[in-house]
Amino acid sequence: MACPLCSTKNITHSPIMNMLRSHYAMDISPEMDGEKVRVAGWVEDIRNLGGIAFIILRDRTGRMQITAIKKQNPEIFKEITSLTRESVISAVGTCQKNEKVMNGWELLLEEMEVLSIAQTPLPMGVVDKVNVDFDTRLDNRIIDLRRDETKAVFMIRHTMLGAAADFLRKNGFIEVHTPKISASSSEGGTEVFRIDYFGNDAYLVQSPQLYKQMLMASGLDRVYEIAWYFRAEEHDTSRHLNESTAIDIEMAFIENEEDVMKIAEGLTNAIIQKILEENSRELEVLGVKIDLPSLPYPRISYDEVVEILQKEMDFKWGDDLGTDEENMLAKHLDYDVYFITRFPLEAKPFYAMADGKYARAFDLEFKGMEISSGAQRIHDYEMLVSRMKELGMNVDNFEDYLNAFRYGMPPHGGFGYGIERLLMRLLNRSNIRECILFPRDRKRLRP
Ligand code: AMO
Repeated sequence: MACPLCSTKNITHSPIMNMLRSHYAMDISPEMDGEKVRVAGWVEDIRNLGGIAFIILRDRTGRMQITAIKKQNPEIFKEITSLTRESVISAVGTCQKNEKVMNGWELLLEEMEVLSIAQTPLPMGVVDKVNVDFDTRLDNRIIDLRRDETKAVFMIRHTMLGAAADFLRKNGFIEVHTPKISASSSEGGTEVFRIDYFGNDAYLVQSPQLYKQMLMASGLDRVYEIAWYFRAEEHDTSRHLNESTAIDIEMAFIENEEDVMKIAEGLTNAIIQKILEENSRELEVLGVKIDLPSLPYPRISYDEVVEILQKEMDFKWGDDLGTDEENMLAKHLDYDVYFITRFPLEAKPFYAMADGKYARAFDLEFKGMEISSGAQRIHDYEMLVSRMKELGMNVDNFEDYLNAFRYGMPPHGGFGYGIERLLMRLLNRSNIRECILFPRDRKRLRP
């Protein structure tokens, strides 16, 4: 819903405004000439010309100029001169139309409350054009978030999650939350964080995979979760995090993986559409232009991928698609967003449904990077047990999971959709860490 007060569409101004603020910068327009408002935010800059001083005040929506005249209010004027950059104030004043000033208006200051004085020097600049190195930015993430570019990513992330929830709820998905501490590892493999659970070993889940599948036997039919993935992967790349977030879905009574892919592409377009509607300012700040892909997305089979790659590099049927392979493939295709389908069974986890030597599984690729992967799952208990044994898994560790398949489990499938991965590609960020507030990687456990 757009704000009834201003042109900013991504903020629905609450009718219950705070006592320290009646309006954000973007709520105010030149037409409000003569109206009294209370604004609040961070002092980005102060210019004192002797008899007149200007404060550039920044809030979540933008900036404004506050003008103070010494003669009219000597006490406040004195206080202004003691303000440091990035101090926090709340100010009451009258809006005055002024074409020469940013936004076409300024606020003539009448009252000011200093809420917090910022210490000096700042650990990093907020408006300085000099490039701050990425580690300094991450070390000082809270200050970094005051910068327009950084904030824009998270405003868009906010839109993304709202759009995803709207789309999924409209399509009958029920929001769930499954445990993040578990007695067994969810994806098989050893890349799990082990924790001490009252003297016993437990693991942080790699994904909600086992639980969302179990829920398919509950009758909830379609579920989704904004999930946390914890993966103790050793590699340190620009596209992997050790703690990442995802939109996970699972749906029952599917004919095959196509049913799931329709949700994945519909979800992606719903997200992009909403960002286009609500975040034009942020996209401009980031210098990003996004086109809405047309539906349905192209589907390209793993076999076709092999054919393309073999012309360019050493690649055998059955090999994994790594970064180099994904990039090479993207170069050969005329579209940005596409599914890769019908993977070799061995390339996919134990729960993927087989179709001969293929898995009924897919990856969703965005400009040469996997942003989602999913599959139709095995729903037959015996088949699942025998597949797990074939792969050398200890079925005793999966007793609770397997029990869910014993008393009526419908055919089902789903996908996991990397939130940071989509944002990274959509917003042309070169490092996935740009798209999560406080990244966790091998070297970073703070802030
Ligand atoms: P997968 O392991 O492919 O599948 O993960 C699903 C999606 O999550 C994102 N992702 C990551 N993003 C950042 N850093 C990581 N270390 C990371 N790992 C995964 C990717 C990826 O496409 N259970 C299955 C999904 C399913 O079949 O429902 C799974 O976890 O965007």
